[in-house]
Amino acid sequence: TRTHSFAAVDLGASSGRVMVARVGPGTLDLQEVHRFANRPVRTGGTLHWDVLALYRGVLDGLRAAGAAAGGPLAGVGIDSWAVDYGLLDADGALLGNPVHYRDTRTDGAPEKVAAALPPEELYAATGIQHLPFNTVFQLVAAQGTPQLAAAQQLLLIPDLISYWLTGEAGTEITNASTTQLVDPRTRTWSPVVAARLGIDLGLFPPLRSPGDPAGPLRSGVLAETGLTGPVPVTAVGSHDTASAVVAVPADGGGDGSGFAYIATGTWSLAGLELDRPVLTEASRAANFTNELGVDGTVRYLRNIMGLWLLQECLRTWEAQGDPQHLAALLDGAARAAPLRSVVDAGDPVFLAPDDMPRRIARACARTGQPEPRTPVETTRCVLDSLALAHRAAVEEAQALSGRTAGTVHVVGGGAHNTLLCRLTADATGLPVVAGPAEAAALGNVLVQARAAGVVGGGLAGLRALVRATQPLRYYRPAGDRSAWDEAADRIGTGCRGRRT
Ligand code: ADP
Ligand code: LRH
Repeated sequence: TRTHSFAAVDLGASSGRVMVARVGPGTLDLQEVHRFANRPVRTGGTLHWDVLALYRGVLDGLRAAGAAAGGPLAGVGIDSWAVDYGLLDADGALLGNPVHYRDTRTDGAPEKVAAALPPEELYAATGIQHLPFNTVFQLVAAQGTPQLAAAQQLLLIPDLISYWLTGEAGTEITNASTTQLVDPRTRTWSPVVAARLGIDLGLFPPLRSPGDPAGPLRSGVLAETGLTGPVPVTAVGSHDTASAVVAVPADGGGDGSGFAYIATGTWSLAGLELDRPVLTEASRAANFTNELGVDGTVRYLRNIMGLWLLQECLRTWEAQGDPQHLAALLDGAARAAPLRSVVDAGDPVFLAPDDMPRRIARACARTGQPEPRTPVETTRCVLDSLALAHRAAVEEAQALSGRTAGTVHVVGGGAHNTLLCRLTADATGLPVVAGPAEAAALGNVLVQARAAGVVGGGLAGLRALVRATQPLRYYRPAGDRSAWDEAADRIGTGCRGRRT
């Protein structure tokens, strides 16, 4: 046959999934074979990822992938959320559950880091936006703990899963860039940052790039999943956002011209693809990041709170005995009064898990706007606020990089949200192309398939294959853009991520 079956393991903050894609020249056919909830667990006041439950989901998914492929699996790739890690002892055993980036242990760490390395210097060296949970802050917060003292190795989440599957350890570069310890010009560790902060770079196994081999599945894993070996694991853009950007169905090259993207799931990551980082002071002040992408690209973007705002509202209503259905809420929100109240979707006040509807209402009251009173009104407020933050990020990314975008691509789970896509088109004044929703999984398998020689080409070629094979939806901007200007004025910030 001309097609080969690749499995993508894609672990998101809200769910993990294993997908199988049949890939060949002109063919890209993705099938979800297993999806499982990702439910963090709090013990002793610390919020953890249940990483063994996730790993079990991966094994169950690989078994299902083997069955769905109906023949040998040509490869496996793993991507997941950024910044978090597990520590291993000298025998390679996991030292404790990885801590969730929404945990409060990093409170105070940015101040401690700033005392040793001013934010201006940290940004000039790494180009990474200030997010209080960046690995660098987590490591500084962990300094002096017995666990870190016992650690021989640090593995970022997708590298940890890969290690369990293969027995081989590496640090994939796109995700490594989110640690805020990498220099985006050299695409390797910044010795200066590590030395100034007392961080031991020897904890990290050697860097590897998307497309590099990551070792075959161990025999025990083959036995447990019923797969027939050998099955190679390939390093992909292991940061989920890096993989998602590979699968943006843009028409054109990887040179950054022409399109903006918004990867919308738990987070909205909104920006441009560039061929070199923007490390200016203006870029730092606007809290734009220069994460490393596949094929030498830079993901120049800003983190926006994303659909987390809605997920956390749904969780709160459910806990309060008032469960809501997403589809009904979105239906109601589409008919609700537009732009009645908006919040700054970059405000860290929304970061931790807690009563989200109340935090949103308070933010509205603080800025002299009506408080949303019903779940539908709250939903409308969230979606208007996200669209406003999307607009600010898309516009500022262009201004700061000197590039222009004529189209906005919305990928990730939020591409299913037709109201969010429509509002994003209206707010940005640009046409929106929505889909694919499973962009991270597609980018994951495309990088594997290219490494295996099944498909060829650069990013433009991979994107052309996505465009030709995946269903997309188109939204033309409508309405009066001055209404969005007026709403932005009410919250004053232009929806910047940075508030310090
Ligand atoms: P992550 O990878 O961060 O876990 P996803 O990219 O899977 O997140 O996006 C999950 C979000 O996508 C959900 O919280 C929900 O808001 C949105 N979503 C998914 N499916 C739909 C749908 N059918 N209609 C509207 N929104 C959806
Ligand atoms: C999205 C994501 C994002 C990071 C966040 C921690 O899943 O990887 O790019 O900033 O999680």
